Amino acid sequence: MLKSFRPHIGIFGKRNVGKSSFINKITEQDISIVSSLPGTTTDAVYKTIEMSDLGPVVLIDTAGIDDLGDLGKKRIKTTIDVIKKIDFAVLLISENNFDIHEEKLISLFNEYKIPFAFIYNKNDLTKISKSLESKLKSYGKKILNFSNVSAKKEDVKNLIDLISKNIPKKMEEAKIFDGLIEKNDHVLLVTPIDKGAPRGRMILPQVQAIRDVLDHDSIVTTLKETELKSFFKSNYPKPKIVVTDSQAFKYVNRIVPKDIFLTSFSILFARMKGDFNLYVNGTPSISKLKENDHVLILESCSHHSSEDDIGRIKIPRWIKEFIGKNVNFDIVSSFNNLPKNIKEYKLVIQCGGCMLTRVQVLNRLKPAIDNGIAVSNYGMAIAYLNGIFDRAIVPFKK
Ligand SMILES: Nc1nc2c(ncn2[C@@H]2O[C@H](COP(=O)(O)OP(=O)(O)OP(=O)(O)O)[C@@H](O)[C@H]2O)c(=O)[nH]1
Ligand SMILES: [Mg+2]
Repeated sequence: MLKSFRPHIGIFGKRNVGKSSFINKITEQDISIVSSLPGTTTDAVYKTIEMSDLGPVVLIDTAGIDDLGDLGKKRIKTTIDVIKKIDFAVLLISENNFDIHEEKLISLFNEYKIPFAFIYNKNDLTKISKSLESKLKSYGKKILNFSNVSAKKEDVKNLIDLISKNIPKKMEEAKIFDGLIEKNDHVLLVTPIDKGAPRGRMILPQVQAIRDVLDHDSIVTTLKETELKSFFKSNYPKPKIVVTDSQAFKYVNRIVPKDIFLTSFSILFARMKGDFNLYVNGTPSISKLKENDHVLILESCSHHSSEDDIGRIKIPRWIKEFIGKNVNFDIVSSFNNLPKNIKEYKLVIQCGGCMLTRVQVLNRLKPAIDNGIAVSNYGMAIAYLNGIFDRAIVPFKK
């Protein structure tokens, strides 16, 4: 299973509260270095483990939120960046030590809408005070007393259950074709095999789409765009919907009869990765771009760009051609910092986000959304630039 489909759980707290010991305890492995010296963990440590009901999850150990000095500041920033990537947070507290540092974490969890639980650790040393207990209760979250030293198997199990129960079901578990097809419907997938295609296999969105059609007890046909004409000339059953690679949209659009739904893989996945309506509303802003406006392109994985790279080369070129003006593009990979203040951009275009969770995509777009900047994604933008945007979003308008 791809990492992006696994729930991500971040472990937070001050230095020395026992975050690393906690991870080692619940995974029963020596994953993170533990020591009595505050500031032992200096960078986020990611570890995938199998967790009862949840299956594989990614646990993230972080540096203490109260770290000091210039280096400490950098570590705190890394810790805060982790918040943008997680689905659930555990806030560890020990020795009744709760102050602005914990409050800061809580306000960040709330800002990014991350559900969380409190774990009062080192319970073997100091019990939680009445005043701290009532303070924590006021946040309306679960509180669990724990000790990495004296916890028995049973206690660890309870703790894992608590975490599992509180992790929201992931959007990725919503099915790709939900609401679009029913049992026995036919789906036609158009998958060009171009220079960028990997050797000897299909790419993940194609594989996932095929699997999902099967899960809907429907029937899937896959072909390259070069076989599309002969498909429609033959007496194959009429597809309910055709899904094409965005890059072949223009061509496929001409061939697929108008009474058949046509959309793209990217648009299909945009529904699960990000806010679909936001993209629908933001995409037509392409037409409103003025001479020398700035557009931000957000990629999800750092890769070497080829001469026909979709995000770096093609989309910028197509936009310039489409509006007949010069537009400046900044292309940013992963969670790298932006070269400009977000307010300087007129439009942000996010990639399909196949390597990201839905929460990660939303958090990445948050600064743009908060500042009222138009947001689109690759598939939507390409559909728009090819003049088939309206057709490609019809299947989703119910
Ligand atoms: N008594 C007791 N000691 C604990 C417990 N959990 C951790 N410790 C001890 O506390 C110290 C710090 O533990 P770590 O797990 O390294 O703490 P951390 O939060 O990861 O610390 P940093 O990486 O420095 O931020 C170590 O000496 C641990 O052995 C606990 O539940 N009870
Ligand atoms: Mg640590």
